Amino acid sequence: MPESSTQTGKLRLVLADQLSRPLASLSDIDKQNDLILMAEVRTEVSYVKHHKKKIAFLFSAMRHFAKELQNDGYRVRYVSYDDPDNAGSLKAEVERAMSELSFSHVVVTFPGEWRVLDDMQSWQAAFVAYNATVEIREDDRFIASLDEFRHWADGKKQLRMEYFYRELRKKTSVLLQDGEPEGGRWNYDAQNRKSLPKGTKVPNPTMFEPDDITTQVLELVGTEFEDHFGELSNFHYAVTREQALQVLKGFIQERLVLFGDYQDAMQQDEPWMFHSHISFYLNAGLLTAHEVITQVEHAYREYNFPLNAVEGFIRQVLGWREYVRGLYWHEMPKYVDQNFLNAQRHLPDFFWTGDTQMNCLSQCINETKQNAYAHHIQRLMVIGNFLLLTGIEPKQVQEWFLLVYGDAYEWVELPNVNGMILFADGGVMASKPYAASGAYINKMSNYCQSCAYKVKDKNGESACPFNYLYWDFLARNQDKLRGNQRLSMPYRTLEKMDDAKRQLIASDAESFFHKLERNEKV
Ligand code: FAD
Ligand code: DLZ
Ligand code: SF4
Repeated sequence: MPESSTQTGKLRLVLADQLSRPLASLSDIDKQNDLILMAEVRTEVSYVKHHKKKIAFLFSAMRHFAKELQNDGYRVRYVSYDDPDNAGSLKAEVERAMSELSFSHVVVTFPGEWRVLDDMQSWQAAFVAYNATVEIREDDRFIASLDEFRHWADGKKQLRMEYFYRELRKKTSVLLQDGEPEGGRWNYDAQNRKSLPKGTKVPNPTMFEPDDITTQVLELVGTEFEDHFGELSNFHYAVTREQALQVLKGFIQERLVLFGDYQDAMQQDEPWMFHSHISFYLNAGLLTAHEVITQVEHAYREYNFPLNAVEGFIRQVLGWREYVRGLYWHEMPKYVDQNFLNAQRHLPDFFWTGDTQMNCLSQCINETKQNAYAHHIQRLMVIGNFLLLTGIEPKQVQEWFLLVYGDAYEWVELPNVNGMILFADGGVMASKPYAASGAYINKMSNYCQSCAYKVKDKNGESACPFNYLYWDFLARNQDKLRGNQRLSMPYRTLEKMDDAKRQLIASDAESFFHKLERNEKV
């Protein structure tokens, strides 16, 4: 990808998750004099060993984005992973461009990870030899600015998503009628907890054949990242904005109507369910939250889509997504080190292989391996629930979630891991740990029907491990959790159990933990 040899304008760095037009760092670009820099770099690909499909998706989307910019007459310096001159990091690539092309002004949009921001904030001093100015602009692709979140959070003891979401509904007038929530309620979650009736047909996801650019990237990833987690076969993701818009359209036409009803449902061999599958594209910048919300609200107003589906979906994008981003930047850097429950156990090996007899976990991990995707309730109530109940160390859980999912960047992964699944933040995000026994998984899925364990058995070799691990978790952590009002019911039940029952739970849990430690199949 050619560029001319003398430059006097600004160097505009675009990261892999900033594939948006408009983007703050491109807003005032001078086509003649400025140069856009994009780089596939070793440090970003390997600081955790990302899923092969995540790397393939990002590299292909980056290459397509660069090509579109060039076709529109922008000057782009695109550094491919296998370029012999590739300097290996974002900082080193910026410096190389500055030194080779005499730039002194660098413009970049606020990144999605504290680690990257910390690095960028050191660049201006590091590039003193170039008399450099490094300008980091606010990322205005989010609906709430970080200042707005800070302002809302200031002085609050608890930062509950529900209230932030209501503020954003009012700010944007989304699903409002004369200032009141559409239908009279802010929340329709109570209608959104159905399991999938037998025989319900789940539509196929929108898929794309790899084009030449994607094919080249797949070859590169297959060779360079062979030892990374995940399968590369059957890559079918969108890699351009146009394709991402088709995924959104497909969701609204085929799945939105049942999104609410089956939002929490899981089904054997159905990885996609009635979810939207747009997180890869939203987070990389191919879609904006604003347009997604507008299109879904339009479906409600013009075509009478059910309110529980529309509100349920908008709550995810306008509520959860904006909230976790605000929370991340509000709580960092201390958030990453929190471990309220003092969880110390190692992540079991089967998280890398999917080789377990626990069918729900095997399904969710194997689908993650195949697709770099699992839907929310699989991440929360199967995988997350297991990691919470078994007390796996938060740092290891963070690494796993950051590398296995194609939509994972620390701003969104970390609050979901430390706040939502592990309760490692002690309740900043969630009012209680999302702990559940096998009964919940059995209610929301048909996984238990094909499992080696029996969900109805509470103790013993054949019992579903979630059953005794749930009570053992509550017993083990009672010093920290007994005072939580929302856990008073289960604690009362625990207290009513006789000693023999409690010992049975403790010994079943202990032998399960021994198996994990000895790396025996569970
Ligand atoms: P849908 O169910 O169709 O939801 C629509 C959109 O809402 C999603 O695309 C996403 O942008 C947003 N959304 C929904 N839930 C959340 C949430 N809890 N936090 C932030 N946004 C949300 N999502 C990520 O984008 N990246 C992650 O790294 C990530 N890690 C997670 C880790 C754990 C432990 C858990 C429990 C959840 C995580 N999520 C993450 C949230 C959620 O699971 C995914 O956003 C969702 O599964 C993506 O699939 P979808 O696009 O089909 O979502
Ligand atoms: C996740 C990722 C990967 C795999 N590769 C790159 C890359 O080669 N170049 C790049 O600019 N960004 C990459 N990223 C995203 C970054 O690691 C980081 O998460 C975001 O840029 C933060 O905004
Ligand atoms: Fe999962 Fe337990 Fe059901 Fe097996 S029986 S699928 S381990 S919940």
